[in-house]
Amino acid sequence: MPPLNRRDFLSWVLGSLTGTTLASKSWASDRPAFLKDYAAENNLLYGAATQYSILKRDRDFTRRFIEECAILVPENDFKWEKLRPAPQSFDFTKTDWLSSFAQAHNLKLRGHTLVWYKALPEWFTTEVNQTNAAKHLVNHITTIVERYAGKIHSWDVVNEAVEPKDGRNDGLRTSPWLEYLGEEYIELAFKTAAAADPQALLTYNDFDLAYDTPEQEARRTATLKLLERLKAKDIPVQALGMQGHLYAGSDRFNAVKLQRFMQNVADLGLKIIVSELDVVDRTLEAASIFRDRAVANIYREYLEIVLTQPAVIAVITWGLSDRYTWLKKYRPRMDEANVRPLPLDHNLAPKLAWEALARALQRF
Ligand code: 9MR
Repeated sequence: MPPLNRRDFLSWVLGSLTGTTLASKSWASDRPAFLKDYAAENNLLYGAATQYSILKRDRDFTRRFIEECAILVPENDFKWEKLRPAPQSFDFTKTDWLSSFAQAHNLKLRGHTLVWYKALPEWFTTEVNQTNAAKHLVNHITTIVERYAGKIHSWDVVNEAVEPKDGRNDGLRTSPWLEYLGEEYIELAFKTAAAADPQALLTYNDFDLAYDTPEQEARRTATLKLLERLKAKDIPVQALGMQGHLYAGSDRFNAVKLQRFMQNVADLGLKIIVSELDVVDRTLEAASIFRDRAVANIYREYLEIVLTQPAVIAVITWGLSDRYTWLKKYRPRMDEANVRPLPLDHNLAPKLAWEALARALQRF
């Protein structure tokens, strides 16, 4: 079916199911067909995370991915445990394929992630220590970032380095990197990445920055302080990745606090990427129409707040279709129904969350 007909059909279905004008025909009929096009109208990038193993075997998904997305984030393939079979070796088979795939389909590529406390290979604990940690860090970053230099839109250089609950004054997460190298591991990582690829946008990426809870307020404060310290030392951090793993429940957004945080980040001269957006539907009642509406509302509420900030350059969902989502395994529903956290359903058709994204990406 050509895109316009599909959209009109979708609008009709959604309108009749929800009794709302969310996707009224007049809004939809002369609009673009895909999320990347809505985003582009407003100088934004829309994209999603996915994996080599999915793109290699699922042609229908791949076709929809290329239609909807302007940027691809390998969800796991760039992680240490995937790239580093042994202390002295790299296996670039999958990331090379992904890089060519992105180029062939005019997708920007986002690298995730160079330094994280998780997804480390088994050999890491026996091999890496205080004496050689800096050498390993520099070798890892230089080898990978040089290999893909010029082909990467942005690198998540450091991921999830903040954890106020760990109780340190600086709000940093206790991790092997911090233990061996102190806070300098973050500086070293950004400097090394900048030297290896001066073109990629170098990003600090973290989660739980969205809600109006004391824990997330503490994380916003600690993240901002970290970024301020890095900028004060001229460390080449250029963007903040706000992951955006949202959830249905009693926690709420506070537009004033969230916008103030983002403005403080922007005032440091940083861009902002909504880097891992999805909505956990675990606590919602079973019927998918209610779930889809609640999930779409959370997308809408969140994006209405964050997309008022001009420093935002991209919105990336952590997966595109409910067919493939980490939440299936990590946040399954008690009733064992399929989770529905993403813009497309299991059959690759747009859901209300897609509509919410389409509207929001135009910055209204
Ligand atoms: O979605 C990813 C899942 O498939 C992996 O098993 C897991 C561990 O590597 O990482 C998940 O992605 C995480 C991302 O890398 C960093 N932010 C949180 C994401 C969800 O846990």
